[in-house]
Amino acid sequence: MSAQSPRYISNLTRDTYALILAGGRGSRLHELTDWRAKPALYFGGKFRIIDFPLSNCVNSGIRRIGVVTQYKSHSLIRHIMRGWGHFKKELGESVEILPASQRYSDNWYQGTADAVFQNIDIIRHEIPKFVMVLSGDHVYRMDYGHMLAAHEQSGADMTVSCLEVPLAEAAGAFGVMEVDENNKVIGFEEKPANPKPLPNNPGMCLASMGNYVFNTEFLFDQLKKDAAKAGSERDFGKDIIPSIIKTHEVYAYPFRSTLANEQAYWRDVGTLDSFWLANMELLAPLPALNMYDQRWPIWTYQAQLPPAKFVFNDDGRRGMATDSMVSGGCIISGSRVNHSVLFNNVEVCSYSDVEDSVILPDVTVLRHCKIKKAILDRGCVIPEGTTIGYDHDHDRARGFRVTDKGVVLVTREMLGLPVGYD
Ligand code: ADQ
Ligand code: ADP
Repeated sequence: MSAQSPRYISNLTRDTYALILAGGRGSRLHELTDWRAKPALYFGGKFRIIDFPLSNCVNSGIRRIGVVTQYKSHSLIRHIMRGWGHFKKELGESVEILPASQRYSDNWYQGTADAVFQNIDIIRHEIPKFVMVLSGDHVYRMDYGHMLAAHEQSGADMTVSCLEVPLAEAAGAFGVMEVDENNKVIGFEEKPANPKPLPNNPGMCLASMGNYVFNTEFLFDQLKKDAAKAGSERDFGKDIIPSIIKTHEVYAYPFRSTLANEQAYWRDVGTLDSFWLANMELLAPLPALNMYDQRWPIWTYQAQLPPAKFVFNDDGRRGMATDSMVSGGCIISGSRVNHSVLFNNVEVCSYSDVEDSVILPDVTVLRHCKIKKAILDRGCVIPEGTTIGYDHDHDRARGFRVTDKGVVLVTREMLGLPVGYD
């Protein structure tokens, strides 16, 4: 079908199976990912990180999706089953959860390539023309259809989405590539200490976003070859990409916004500071990620909850939230919340003051608390009269985690509350 046909992109997305990799360890988020995988982490008032790549798939027209899980997957699996379980196989839609199940070997998933290799038969069953391998770790808005079209039109075997990133930020963190004038990848290094600068922009380099399009049979051939190779770490960035750029057609796809008047948005919320900041950024009047834009809705599990409520207490003190996002089931009573993100079912009791904070679901802040620049994990009960974020030595002395940038993380365990939730 020609690129001019109105159904060109929808035919490509229909012929695609997306595999979201959601099994890695997210160690730089410390206690926030002690019990949940990074893709299950809460973000933006009512979502989880995995909702963003999943919504990107649905909004792009890709309706056959596998989510590969491994470490600490309980919270993630529960969320996907509750929130994404309504797809109808009869309509050609499916979201499958693919935990490591040792069908091919005695091993769990080793690298990212092995996580795909161990699911080859499941993907083959779908007979897609293209396989998209997507990272489940990032918050971003991306139309995969445009990447598929670029892939098809270039005649590539594999296409890697990329962004321009400052050298210092990319060093040791991203796969960095070199491309020719047609965006063909001619060099690739996985997490180099000294990334190669862009010829026309020496402070920046071209970083891989960890999102790939493959022609299906090409992918399977490469995975099988890699599996037979001694010493391979079975990873796309470390093994597969460097081994094919000289012999095959690998192209870079420069990530961009495809929505008029919306900027390109991609965040790696891999540290407590970046997690806190990315949530705070959403409070701007016109944030880079506008979740209220109905052209690109973010889907998630919708808990059955009453509306947020703001009430006077017995003394006639007003309960209010300004410059904030407040989710369903919250009650702000006789207290003040400013510039904060409150997830479902948060209760802030009288005479308390919450500022610049991210409060995950089911948290109760009892009376007379003062909280600033904090992340409160799910299910925390903050005892009456607690002050958090005003004296960092005192915060550390109580076992809270204080980051270099002064964000304070408090979890149930740090408060001595019983293990687990409910
Ligand atoms: P990293 O993000 O460091 O680099 P990695 O830790 O391999 O790569 O994670 C990629 C994705 O796969 C994540 O979503 C993670 O959850 C998942 N994952 C990791 N190991 C897994 C396993 N064993 N089983 C299932 N899922 C697993 C990659 C690329 C870089 C690129 C960055 C962009 O290798 O080249 O620059 O992504 O963030
Ligand atoms: P989420 O908010 O991510 O859905 P939960 O707070 O419900 O997660 O916890 C996810 C899983 O981890 C649950 O099975 C829960 O019981 C378990 N869990 C959470 N915290 C702890 C802990 N401190 N020790 C042991 N298990 C825990």
